Amino acid sequence: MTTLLKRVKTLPAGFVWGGATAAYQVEGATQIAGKGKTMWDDYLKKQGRFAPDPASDFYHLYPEDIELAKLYGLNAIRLSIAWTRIFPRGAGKPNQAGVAYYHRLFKCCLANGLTPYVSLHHFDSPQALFETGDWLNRNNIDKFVAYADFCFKEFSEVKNWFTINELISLAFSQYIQGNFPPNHRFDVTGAIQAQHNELLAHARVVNLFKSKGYSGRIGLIHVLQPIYPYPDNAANRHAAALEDAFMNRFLLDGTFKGAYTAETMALINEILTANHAKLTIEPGDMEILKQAATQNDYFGLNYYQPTFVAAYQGESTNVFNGTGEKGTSAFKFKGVAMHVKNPTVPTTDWDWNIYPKGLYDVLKRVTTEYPNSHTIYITENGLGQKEQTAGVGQLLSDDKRIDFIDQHVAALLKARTEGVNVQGYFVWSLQDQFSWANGYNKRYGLFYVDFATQAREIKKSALWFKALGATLKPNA
Ligand code: BGP
Repeated sequence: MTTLLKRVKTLPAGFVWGGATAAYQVEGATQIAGKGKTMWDDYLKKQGRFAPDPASDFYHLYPEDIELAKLYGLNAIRLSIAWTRIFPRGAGKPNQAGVAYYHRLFKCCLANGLTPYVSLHHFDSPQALFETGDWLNRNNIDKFVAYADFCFKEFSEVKNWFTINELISLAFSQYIQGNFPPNHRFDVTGAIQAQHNELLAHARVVNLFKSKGYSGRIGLIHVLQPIYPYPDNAANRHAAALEDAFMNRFLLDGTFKGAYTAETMALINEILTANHAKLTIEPGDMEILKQAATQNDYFGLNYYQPTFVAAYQGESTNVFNGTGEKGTSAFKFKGVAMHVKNPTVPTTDWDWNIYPKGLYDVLKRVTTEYPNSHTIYITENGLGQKEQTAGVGQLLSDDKRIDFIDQHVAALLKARTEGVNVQGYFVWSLQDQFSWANGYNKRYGLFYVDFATQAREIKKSALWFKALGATLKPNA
């Protein structure tokens, strides 16, 4: 078994070694047990490319998936609660069938030695609230706070909470890239306002969690994507700073400083001016952010890839690679930057750069610039690729994935030896699942899912995960 291990040979004592999922991507069962619609249901139906059911049918098969996770050496799992299983229309009376489901699920995790790390929102806003403006409508923040409060009270068996997953991905995909509903393209006002409002929602929930004295830990999850100028020159460095402000820095400032610094706002304002856009901050907002900034117990950091950019002043255009045909993506953002290919960096079929040093760089950056983030977990990292069944009882060889994860875990351990307080790693993803804008052929799992039969198959990366998990000392 240990011959599987290449760079990383052991994990530090007490390390959290987990697999990640998200409700809408694994559960399926979107129409049963009183569940309400999310913003995806009608949209996906209308679009007709792929359906959210049965996904990996985790709603029914979770005992099997959790058993596999345990067998293959995991000690933690990332899950999210589907808001619309609890409150079908986002607010009102709780749906007891949904509540009971999550109690069963958490119980099963705990019984199998998997600590649940639970997000309240993972891209799946209730349709009823989406129709009123989603995060752009501040009344929906009140509804999120009420839903969070309900969950904290009800699910006291959960001790590790995240408010919102990847605030930027949601805002960017909804309002810039246009590949998440409501599919706006380069609506810069929408994107920056959604970021601010999501932060506000997060901060209000953290403040409530602490003021009510709920037990456990709370934080949020940002995906960080280092932006490197390419080639490195003054104009491209400025473009990188602009895109970094929009993708990373605005949210990091708001989360851990409780303020958007003057330098950050100068960059953001340059982008807003170039795009005739505006950000509205209401009286009292910054006090809420400030209060929350020192109360996060930990920080969930998702990392997939960096972006290489050059300066760009032309009109905005975007071609999204949602099919895995290498070299089909293009992105140019007026007054910000254009994405360029760095020929020294390999890419996936979805044009994602494979660059483990980027993880090291963001870990160092966060620790240096945002000391309030203090304890970090890598809450997602992984490789999406097309894969085919190896046949019943055969091992699916995903050596590229092993190499990818191995290199990234090595990068995080290097940062750790240099003082970065990173305490865990969750691979995206536990099993193959539904990918929002790519459907079912972009697979990330340690376990292969045959979406027609729902059979699970073991991938070699699961064996690698197990071998490394076995180096963990049992919890004292
Ligand atoms: C993150 C999301 C996940 C997951 C992952 C892979 O942004 O939190 O939900 O989907 O990215 O992305 P994709 O499925 O687009 O390849």
